This record gives sequence, C-alpha cells and structure tokens, in this order.
Amino acid sequence: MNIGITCYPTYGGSGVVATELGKALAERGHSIHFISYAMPMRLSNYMGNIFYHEVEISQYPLFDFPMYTLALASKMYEVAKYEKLDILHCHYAIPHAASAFLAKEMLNLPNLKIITTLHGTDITLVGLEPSFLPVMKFTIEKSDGVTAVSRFLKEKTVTNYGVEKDIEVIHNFIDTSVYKRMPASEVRKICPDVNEKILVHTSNFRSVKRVPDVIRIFHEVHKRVPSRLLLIGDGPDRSQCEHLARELGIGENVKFLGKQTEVVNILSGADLFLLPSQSESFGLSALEAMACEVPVVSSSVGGLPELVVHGETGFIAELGDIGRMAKYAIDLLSTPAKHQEFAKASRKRALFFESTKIIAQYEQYYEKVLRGAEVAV
Ligand code: GMT
Repeated sequence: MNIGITCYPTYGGSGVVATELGKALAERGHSIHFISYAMPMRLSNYMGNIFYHEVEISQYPLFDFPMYTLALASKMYEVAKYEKLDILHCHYAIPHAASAFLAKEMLNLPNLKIITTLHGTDITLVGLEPSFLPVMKFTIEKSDGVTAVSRFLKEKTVTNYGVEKDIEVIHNFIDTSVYKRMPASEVRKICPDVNEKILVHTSNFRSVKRVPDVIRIFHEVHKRVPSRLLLIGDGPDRSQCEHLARELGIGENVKFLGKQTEVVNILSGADLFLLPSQSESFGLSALEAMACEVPVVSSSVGGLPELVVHGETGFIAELGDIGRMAKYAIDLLSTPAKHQEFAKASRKRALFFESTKIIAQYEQYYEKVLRGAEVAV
C-alpha cells in the first residue's frame, strides 16, 4: 500500500506512535510518506521506502496566525495525487483530520481513504473547546475510518461529540525487543548506596500530567525509603516543579534530566514509575516502563486501567490521592519479593501490546477500510 502519515513531529506519544507505525509498515513492504512541518523525531535512519514531505508555511503580514491547516491540506493533496496514496492516516485529530478532508475533497478521488487516529487531548481537552468542537465532530464523521488508542477514548468520543461513527480500538504498542531491561544501567551509578530505590516519571510537563503530584508522592516515599526521583522530559510546569522539590527539601534527590532519546537505559535502572495524570487516554510512557520490568503507580483515569493491572503490575488510585499513591509505592519498594513479582508481571503485560501484534491490527484495519467495510453509522 501507499500510505501517507501526518503527525506532530515533536516529542509526545502521538508522534511516537505514528512514526513507529510508519517505520514498522515500511519494514513490511509498504511505501510510507510522512507529511508534517518538520521531520518526525524518531525518523532518523534511512529506509528506501520511507519518504518525508515537509509542509511549507508562508508568512504574509496580513496573517496574524500561521495557515498550517491550509498549507497541510495542499501538501496532502500533492502527495496523495502524485504518490498515488491509498490511505492518508492522520494522528491526533486537530487540525490534521480537517486538512485531510479538504485534500480529499479537492482530489475527488473516492478510492483514497482517510483514517484518523484519536490520541488523547484532541478528544478530552482541546477538541471540546467551542471553537473546535463542531469541526471535530464533522471531520471525525467524514473520515473513512477512525481508531482510538483505548476503549476509554472511544467512549469519550461517542459521548462528548455525539459521534455515531464506528470507532476501532487499537491500543498503543511497543517494540519489546528494544524496550527490555538492560543488565547494568548507567543511572544506578548516581546511587552510592545500592539499596537506594529509583523512581522515574516521563512526560511533557503539561498541567494534565500533574508533575507536582509526582514530586509530592516522592516526598512521602523518600521519608520512608532511601530513594531518588528521575524526571524525564520538559515542558511548561518544569520550573514550578524544580522550585517545589527545593521547597520540600528534596532538591538533591530529584534530578530533572530534560528531554532524552534513549530512555531504555534509564528505565532499566528504575524500581518504580509514577504517572498521576489528570487525563491519560492510554499512557505510552507507562507501557515503556512496564516493558523494562518497572511496575507503575498511577491515577485511575482514562485508559490507564486498561494498561495497569491493579495489584498485579502496579497500583492505581483516585486522581490527586497523593497519600494512597505514596503508600502503594512504599509498600512495593519495601517488599522485595512482591516487587520482583510485579516487575515480572509488568513485562508480561507489556508483551500483550507488542508492536508486531498491534501493527498487524492496523494493517487489517487499513484493508477493511479500503474494502469499504468500515460502515459509518
Ligand atoms: O494528548 C496529549 O497530550 C498528546 C498526546 C501526544 O501527542 O503525546 O498524548 C496522548 O497520546 C499518547 C499516544 O497515543 C497516549 O499514550 C497518551 O496517553 C495521550 N495523552 C493524554 O491523553 C494526556
């Protein structure tokens, strides 16, 4: 198949999923055309059947805002026409699904199928704004196929937007041959005491991730268990969190690593992963940790209960219940046999989301949509 993929090229789950999907599909012999405003971050190695088409955005004094949606539609039109795309797969609905709709209308090619994958805040947060909601509902319904990364997100889309479209749940995935615990992690060197535990959190430090809760949970854990906290990523709440760690007197034990490309090494030295998000459609970062045998303590929101098995691969607690999350963490970190059991169970659970299995689901879904079998209402 000739497949166009549009995604955000920066750090973030939707871009990671889109890029890894494209790479895996290329390995299976498909031709993949990435269309975005910058080269997707994970698209580094050359492959003969992967192409990148950059969207040029022209500036003009009259435009107070960049015309990305329109420029993207024109590029999609061009790529679909000249590369004879069968599928144009948009990751994160805003504004990609609207651009794809426009491109398809201009092309007048009924055989080109638009697939939109809903990832998270496109549905749960941004898309709900009155300035986006009507266009979101319209473009989701106009897509030839729609997938959501969790059952939770599918249900939210139906209830919040009144969408009657058939939505296929295809979970996030992970390459478990890459994401696996390495024998000796470099990060353990930061702990002079071998008994010290390492807690990790990864995110874009947006308020939805509640990173201050991570610091407060760690503060409680640190009182009872010799430990350190490593924070991977960057974003708007980072400074506030650095300040909070210093204020709580744990500044020395909390390390802000910033954006990292090689997380396997870090996760391989970790004992516990914290994800107390306010909203999380799936929680790809938690899956990465679990694949590296790191149990997860998280909030019980969104799609997290579809991933984290409470009492088996970690624990889930009510949003904002810092005390309970800390208690779960302390319990796990102070009971080595239990921790070992949870670590093994986490890896086993991660294998359920192994990339080859999930990529095959995308491929089958593409075929179904191409046959016109996805049936809208
Ligand atoms: O929704 C976002 O904050 C952005 C999005 C992204 O691009 O990182 O994240 C979402 O997509 C990921 C991949 O499907 C999911 O694993 C994340 O749970 C989801 N984030 C949220 O729902 C907050």
